[in-house]
Amino acid sequence: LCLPGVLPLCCRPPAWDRATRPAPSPLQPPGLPLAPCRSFSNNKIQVELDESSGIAMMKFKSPPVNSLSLEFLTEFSISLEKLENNRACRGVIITSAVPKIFSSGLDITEMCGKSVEHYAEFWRAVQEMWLRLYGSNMVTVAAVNGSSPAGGCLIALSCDYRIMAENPKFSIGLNEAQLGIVAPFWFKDTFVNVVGHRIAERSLQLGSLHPAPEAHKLGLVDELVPEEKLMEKAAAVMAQWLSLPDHARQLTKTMMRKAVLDRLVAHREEDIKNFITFVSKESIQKSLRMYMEMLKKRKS
Ligand code: CO8
Repeated sequence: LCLPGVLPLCCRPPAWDRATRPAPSPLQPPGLPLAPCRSFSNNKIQVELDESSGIAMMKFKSPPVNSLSLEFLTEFSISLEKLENNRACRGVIITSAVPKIFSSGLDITEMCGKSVEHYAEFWRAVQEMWLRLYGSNMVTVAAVNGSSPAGGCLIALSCDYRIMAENPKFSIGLNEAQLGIVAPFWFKDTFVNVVGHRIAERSLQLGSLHPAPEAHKLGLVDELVPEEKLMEKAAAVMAQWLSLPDHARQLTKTMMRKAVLDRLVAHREEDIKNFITFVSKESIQKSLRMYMEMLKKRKS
């Protein structure tokens, strides 16, 4: 999938080659609601940019569970690109407008009973979303206000900082193994970079979904706060990160993340082929169908 009007990430100049963002504008004090100045892309994601503080708020609003469908992923990548290209925007807070759910991860129906062409397009969109988010020059803060399995967890892991509502009913993790599927290498790399090898190895093999307090203990999320304080805290963290000169922070981020990003860029087509081969197997299709049935049964 090539997003309309957007140069694929691998063709864009590397982050250190791009112009750095303008000097900080006076920041809104933490805790105050962000005055929306500009709002766009209103189908599955609501984006509001406060140009005076340089902070955008991105809210997932695709009920019932903010699953990452092809349409959602495309909208997400386009929104990120728009913000990235807007010199007035220096940071983005990512959260959910759906109660109790941050994101349920990849939309499983996109991986069931579809054509090879569809799988290729879908997987390219998943890659695109991650390349844009993990490689973003902006400060990215995840305000995780609900459950966040698999692809939802990847979104949080790809941000610079994660704050989660301290509700033990909310869980987060890369639970792919529970579905009988395997997290791709770049999901794993992102996870390892956050929690370290041992915790990632155990958690990935067990497909663990960690309740918020445990996720905090493991370092999967940086902070827990009462749900009603989540946005205030996110704004305060954002203000702290934006108080540094953009160029130094951006170059440091690039230095820390470049190897992992480059690895996917170098193996993108191979990764798509692997996904198609894997997901097309009848045994994998069966696992996914059974998992969807289990979700439905659990409900009734
Ligand atoms: N995709 C599609 N539909 C979903 C998904 C999903 N990920 N999650 C939930 N739904 C559907 C349910 O089936 C249900 O549908 P319906 O109303 O038609 O019965 C509806 O959304 C609501 O779901 P619940 O009733 O379960 O809602 P709850 O609020 O009780 O629970 C949860 C919400 C906790 C999010 C729960 O739905 C859940 O655990 N979902 C599964 C999440 C999950 O395991 N996601 C993993 C997806 S795979 C992924 O992201 C990475 C894959 C990497 C690729 C590897 C290579 C092959």
